[in-house]
Amino acid sequence: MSLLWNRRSVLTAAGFGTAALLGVELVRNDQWSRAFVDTAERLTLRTQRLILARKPLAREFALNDVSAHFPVNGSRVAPGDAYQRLVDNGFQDWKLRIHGLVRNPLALSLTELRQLGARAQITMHNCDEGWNAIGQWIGVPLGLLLTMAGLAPSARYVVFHCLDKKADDGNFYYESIDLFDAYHPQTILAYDMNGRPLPVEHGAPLRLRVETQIGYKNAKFVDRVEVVDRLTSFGKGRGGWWEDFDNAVWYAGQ
Ligand SMILES: Nc1nc2c(c(=O)[nH]1)N[C@H]1C(S)=C(S)[C@@H](COP(=O)(O)O)O[C@H]1N2
Ligand SMILES: [Mo]
Repeated sequence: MSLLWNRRSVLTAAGFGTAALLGVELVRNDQWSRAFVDTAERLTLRTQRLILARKPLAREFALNDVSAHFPVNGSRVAPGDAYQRLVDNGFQDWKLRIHGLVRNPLALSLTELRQLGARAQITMHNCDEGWNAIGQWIGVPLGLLLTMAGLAPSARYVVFHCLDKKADDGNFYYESIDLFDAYHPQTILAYDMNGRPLPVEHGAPLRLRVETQIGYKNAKFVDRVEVVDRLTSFGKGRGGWWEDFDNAVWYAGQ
């Protein structure tokens, strides 16, 4: 909205400026300047719509569409005593960290995360292994957290470091998205699923829901969020565990 107004006032000023140069006496209701401003406004609106057209929302469903059975895929738990201890005391000792190319690194408990602005959405998860399921998610918009942390100018990607070490190669699961997906309104770090705290097998304490991407981008067991300028320093440098392990594509947009 402020962008629209700023542009409109700039364009209005430009309109008046040009008219003044021509030596035309102008009042606010002058027909010529009105037409100029109206054209500028239509152009601005069209530009806005064009931008928005490239950023559609993923389809959202109704409560009675929620799948009775939502499959569990990949890690069913983060192996090890340390994770079990977190589960045992309801993640009270755990904090989500946001660090890297940010001005104010953050460490927030689940209680603190729940006090921030929340988004609820009922969406379809699509796994490339050939199944899908609809679930309801509630969480904090990632964009809100990134704004709180304040991005450095060199920030380009967001990396999600997870608590589960994969038996296949001994590496921790991780994933990454660019800032476009990170600021998408449906990109949230979810702490509730289907009206209950996120179950362990679906990634407690926190999982990424990035509805513009398919299954494996939706990192479970998220422990910290790192803002970076390149992805080459993690794993094999392909931007995610599946990307490294099995040459999955990094941009898995749908
Ligand atoms: N940390 C972590 N996140 C993960 C995985 C995983 O093994 N570990 N598997 C991915 C894959 S392939 C899919 S399809 C979804 C499955 O999420 P669900 O178990 O909630 O269905 O999680 C994704 N996120
Ligand atoms: Mo998947």
